[in-house]
Amino acid sequence: MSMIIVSTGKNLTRWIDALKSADPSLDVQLPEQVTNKKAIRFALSWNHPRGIFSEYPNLECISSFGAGVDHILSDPDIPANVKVVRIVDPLLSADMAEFALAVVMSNMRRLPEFMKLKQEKTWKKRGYMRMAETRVGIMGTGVIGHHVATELHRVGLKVSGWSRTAGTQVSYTKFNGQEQLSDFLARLDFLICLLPLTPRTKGIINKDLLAQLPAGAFLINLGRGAHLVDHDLIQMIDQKHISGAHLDVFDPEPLPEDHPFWAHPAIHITPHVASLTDPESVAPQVVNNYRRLIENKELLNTVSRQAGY
Ligand code: NDP
Ligand code: OXD
Repeated sequence: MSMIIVSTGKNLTRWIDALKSADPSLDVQLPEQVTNKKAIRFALSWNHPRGIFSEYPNLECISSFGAGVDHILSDPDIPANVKVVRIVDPLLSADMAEFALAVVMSNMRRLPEFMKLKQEKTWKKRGYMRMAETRVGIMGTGVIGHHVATELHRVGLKVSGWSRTAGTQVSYTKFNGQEQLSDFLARLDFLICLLPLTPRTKGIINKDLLAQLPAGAFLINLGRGAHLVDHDLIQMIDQKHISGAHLDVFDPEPLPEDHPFWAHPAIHITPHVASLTDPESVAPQVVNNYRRLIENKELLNTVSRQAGY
């Protein structure tokens, strides 16, 4: 039995080295190296070429390279019996919390505005927000969102979270389900999206949702580009209801050169770097799932193909 590693746009050398160092006996192959497709039961994948997995008749499990699985589940040709697993890694959550805090604080203290004023050689004092009075809301309090919410609350921000179901007790204020979405939104200065992309969450950040935020609120999208309706955001910023946005994820990626986000003065962009999966940190869990499959044990971090996360 062998593992294939498939990705469009990722340099796989570091990944292959990390997997081999987690288990030197592992047979990892690129799709073009596979001579016997029947021997492949496990795939590690990121943005695979559509349809490729239907070529492997004995495939049983596809593992994402990251936390999100939308890039796998959006392929209608993946056989229904194939299990999909994802990465759950404390480093991924910790890096995300640092990034979210950096973006919130830089905008509380108006750093992007001061950088622009410096370019214009303009000396102009502006007021700022303090942590104890700054309200931050996190949509999607799963593994990563919950960690981000807990950390931002710990450093002194006023944090709320929103997710589909009521979970266990948390240190921040929690809202659940569609019926509590408006109450959650109505009390925020910063909205952070950390939802997975599913049929239910696609386009969730639209004009109706943004209109429910208080005037002057700021959007931070760290989930997926397709959560956001791009022209609705531009319209709500231009109407001065939303003060600006920091976007780390886009649909499509890379963001096309002619996209209006690039030139918009109130929209800040990072190229999907809020939290990067670290191959050395996660290779042992990928190998562990591969071994579990061989040994007929229950896989870890399985997603519901029906729910989409
Ligand atoms: P999880 O699956 O652990 O958490 C998902 C959360 O979203 C859960 O709280 C879930 O609610 C909630 N949710 C799902 N559907 C809905 C819905 N319809 N309405 C309300 N809440 C919903 O995911 P992770 O925390 O591990 O990751 C989240 C996402 O972050 C990834 O899918 C990926 O898109 C993104 N990401 C981005 C990165 C970047 O660098 N920008 C890096 C890593 C991840 P409930 O708990 O009630 O089930
Ligand atoms: C992920 C990501 O899903 O990098 O892990 O976006």
